[in-house]
Amino acid sequence: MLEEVLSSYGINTTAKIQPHGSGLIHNTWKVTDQSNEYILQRINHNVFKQPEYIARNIEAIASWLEKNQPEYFFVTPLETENNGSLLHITGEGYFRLLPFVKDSLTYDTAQSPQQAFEAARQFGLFTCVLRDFPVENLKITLPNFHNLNYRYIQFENSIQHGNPVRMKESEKDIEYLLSRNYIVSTYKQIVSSKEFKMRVTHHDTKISNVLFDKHGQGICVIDLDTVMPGYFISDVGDMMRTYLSPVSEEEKDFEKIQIREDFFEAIARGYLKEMGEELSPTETGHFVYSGIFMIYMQALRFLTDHLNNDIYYGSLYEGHNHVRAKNQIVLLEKLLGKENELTKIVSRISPNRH
Ligand code: GN1
Ligand code: MG
Repeated sequence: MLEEVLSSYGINTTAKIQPHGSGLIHNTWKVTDQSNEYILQRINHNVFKQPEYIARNIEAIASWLEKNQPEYFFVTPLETENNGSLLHITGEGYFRLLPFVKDSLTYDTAQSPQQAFEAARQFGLFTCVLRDFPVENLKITLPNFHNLNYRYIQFENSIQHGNPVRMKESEKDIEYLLSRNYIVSTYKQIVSSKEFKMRVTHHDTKISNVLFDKHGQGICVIDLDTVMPGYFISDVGDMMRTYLSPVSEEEKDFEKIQIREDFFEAIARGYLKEMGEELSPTETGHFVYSGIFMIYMQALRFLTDHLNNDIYYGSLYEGHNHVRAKNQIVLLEKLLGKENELTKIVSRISPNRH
């Protein structure tokens, strides 16, 4: 099946195909033929109901960059041989093929503050070079993706109609998330505030979405499916969610969850290096809130999925999404415990003090 997909790009059926990466949503393979390396992906059509929107956004951004920021390094999918499309559509799904950036490296976890700095700088740079791109032209590839109000309502529905056994077992976590709903109120204020700008936002800033060179310098960001209009809190928040702790959302030993202040400072320095002048003082004043927002939303999403019998994220063992939700709750509590210290770090380094 994959061989047929590759042949539509003119790639020999003898190419080596290996599973690649650790994303939860798409299937990804690395393809190696005699002379080149590629990344092949099958887009999860249940999640992205209109995969052609992803291709349209990437095309729009690529052509804008070519005109306005030609020196910015941007990886675009390859075109199919017969109709020059960025997507290959078969009965088996929607596929795309990307060139594998030569000598690039990716990491599954942030291993040093320097790495976190580089990644944050790359995500900041991405939004910054696109600051004059007409953001309203982007298609919404995933409606309500980081709409916390919507995620909260989905959570409320799951505690009305979800699996009753799981609901009983998760009582404590449900109560906890309900008790923190002031995080949703702050989000609603953000949405209605003129001080928060809609920008070209990546929406999936985990470190594995940054390519590094062998000297540890960031090369570019990848995985542009969720590039949509959004607020900076999504990108900064997901970096905090995924770089601050030495262990990921998969960790079952919650004692290992920690907030590493040096990694926080690195994220703030890296992101603000590019975006410091772009953010309004009110936005900068919500830098730490970003992490609270994203971790809370992820906890809601995991627990909602657990109560809905794992229909979205799937699960590899009984209670998997419950463990992930509890992990994120612990991370949130630890972050809330350090809110003041982290806020001081931002004021110390921000060019536009609150
Ligand atoms: C999903 O597939 P992946 O790992 O890139 C999810 C993110 C979550 C993440 C949690 C489209 O991303 O929002 O933060 O899992 N992406 C989508 O691991 O739902
Ligand atoms: Mg992704």
